[in-house]
Amino acid sequence: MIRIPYLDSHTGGEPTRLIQTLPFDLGTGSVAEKLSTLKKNHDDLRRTVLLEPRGSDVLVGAYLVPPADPTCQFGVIYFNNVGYLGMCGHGTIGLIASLAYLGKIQPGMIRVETPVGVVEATLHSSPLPPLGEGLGVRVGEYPNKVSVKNIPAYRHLHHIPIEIDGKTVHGDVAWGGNWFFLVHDHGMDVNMSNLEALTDFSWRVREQLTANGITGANGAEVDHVELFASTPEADSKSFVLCPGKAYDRSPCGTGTSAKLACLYGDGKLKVGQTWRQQSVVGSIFEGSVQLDGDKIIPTITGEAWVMSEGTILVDERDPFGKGI
Ligand code: PYC
Repeated sequence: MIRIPYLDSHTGGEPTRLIQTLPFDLGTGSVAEKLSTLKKNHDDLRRTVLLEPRGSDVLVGAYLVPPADPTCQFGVIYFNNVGYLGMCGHGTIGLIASLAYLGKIQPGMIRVETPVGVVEATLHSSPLPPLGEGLGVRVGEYPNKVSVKNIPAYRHLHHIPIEIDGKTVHGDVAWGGNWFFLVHDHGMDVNMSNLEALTDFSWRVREQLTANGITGANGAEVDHVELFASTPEADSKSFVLCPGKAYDRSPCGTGTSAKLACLYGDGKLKVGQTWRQQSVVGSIFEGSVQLDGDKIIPTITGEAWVMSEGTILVDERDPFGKGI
């Protein structure tokens, strides 16, 4: 029987399953090199951790790995039901809150090496609410608000037309740690009551991107689709479809980063101004940009909550023990 301990959190409703110790060695290379080794030799662990019957399409995983960059305290590799992510905003907020829960970090700045670059996470100290009269020691509370200074984000293509059901919609291709197609003129109702139609529409957008050869830089696949709408509760509301056809319950950290790059490019967001992005489930990330030379550096702030911990058990005789 193989045993793999995990800790689950959610960030704005989107889960992150943290695996702190891998049952094999990935060598001493960079986190990007460790990811190559994982893809080549150990993809069955991704399937074991996330797929049904143990997991579900909604789960995002995070492997904590040693960083190669000596300025970083941690390395991390994010994965989902169909593969691996470059960066993950909600996942980094979840990772940092989980490490705080485990007592491994204190409020302050933590540098984390990802396969696509180093991000700086700030764990905010949260003033704890006063204890009720006669109550004892507060147990298990941890700071859970995190800001993530992401890698540089940029818009690659602007106002690209694609046709869905004989209707032309337009989108931007932008990078925020993953590749996104950001659509405004979709005409869809961005609401929980419309999830099936939103999923179907976004999937067909993605198929059209492939059919029309619309890619990110160097031919990279654009594997996330974002549909934006207005809301009285934030600056914008979005539905984000992830590569494995699950929708992001959070406002998507890398997706919000891509959005901020487009807003800045359109002159609709100034350096230091706060943008509030709401997810389809109602959770909110705050975002802002700063400049490093001509590069746009987004920072995303949100809260994560630990919600369960346990041990994955893999019985070698189980025909579905490594996922369906
Ligand atoms: O928060 O960056 C994110 C993300 C990517 C995929 C799911 N969440």
